[in-house]
Amino acid sequence: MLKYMKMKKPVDLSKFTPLDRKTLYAKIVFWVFLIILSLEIIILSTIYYLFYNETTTALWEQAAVLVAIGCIISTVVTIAIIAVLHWYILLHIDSNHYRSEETHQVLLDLFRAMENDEMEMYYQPQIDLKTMEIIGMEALVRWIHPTRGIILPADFIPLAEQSGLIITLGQWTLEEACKQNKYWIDHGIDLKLAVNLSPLQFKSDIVHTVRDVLDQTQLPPDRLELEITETAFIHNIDDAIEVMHQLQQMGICVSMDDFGTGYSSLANLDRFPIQKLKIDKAFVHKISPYDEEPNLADSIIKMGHSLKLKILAEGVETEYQKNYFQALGCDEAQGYFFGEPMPANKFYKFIKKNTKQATKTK
Ligand SMILES: [Ca+2]
Repeated sequence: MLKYMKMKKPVDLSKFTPLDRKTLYAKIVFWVFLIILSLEIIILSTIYYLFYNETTTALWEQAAVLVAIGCIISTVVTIAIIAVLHWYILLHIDSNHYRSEETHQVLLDLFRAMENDEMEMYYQPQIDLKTMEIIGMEALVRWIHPTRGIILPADFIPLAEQSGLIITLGQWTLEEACKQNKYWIDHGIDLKLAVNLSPLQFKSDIVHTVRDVLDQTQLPPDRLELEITETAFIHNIDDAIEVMHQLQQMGICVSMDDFGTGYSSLANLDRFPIQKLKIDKAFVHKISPYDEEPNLADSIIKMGHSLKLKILAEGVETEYQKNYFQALGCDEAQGYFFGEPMPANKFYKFIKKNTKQATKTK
């Protein structure tokens, strides 16, 4: 079951939902325009009265004409400004408002989803490219929305990160996946489990959290791999390295996720106490028989091997890509060519069915 820690809701959605902002802005513009126009009519009427009053002097008459001209010009300018403002409000402010309203609605849905146990762990197989055996899996969270169906992490994880909800979600993910892997190990399926850590989790007390989860689930530490992205290093590289050392001392493998698209330079890589590089799928997808441009994946594999790191290619979808990485000496691969992310029961059947078949295809 999902362990949901109550968190302070960042926004009061009742302030946003029912109001039709488009109508409100249109009304404000209309009333401002009406007030300005009324004031100018009063001024013009006063001038008209003074102008035709025989007691007025020539000086007063000249002043009245100037004020009248000023009023007419200012009326024209006011109409122009209000027209431009109205156009701007309708085009920009309103659409931003609706975007923000939608974001807050998704955030509220996300809180409800966690309370209602709508999150589910999926598992994607990882293959040893030399033996073609399934050697591990990556745990990937899915939101099973009651009306919208399966929602992928890319559509809600960024929001969970912005709101801080990722700490709770990440902890649940880790617990659930470790519990599941321990169950499988006890039932004869001995695979390594890779779990994603968000940069925010990495900055929290992740060593303590991981130790607690391993204690609770009794999963052997060497059966757990934690995937971090290069963004975890942006703010304080020394602290991040220290945390990684502590995780490794516990016997956990640390891998660099989505490598090649982030911030760290290749020159810095030898400072990071990691054991595996996961080549970002952006490089892998470009590999096809029709693309003759040199691919950075080749350099990453050579450089990674020179640092004694294991290399995994993410997002392998075709036989050509699988052969390509085998030929380059890449160690492991993951992607739809081998198996899609699937719920625990389906993954269990997949492993039972494919362990021998996978070996035969090498
Ligand atoms: Ca990952």
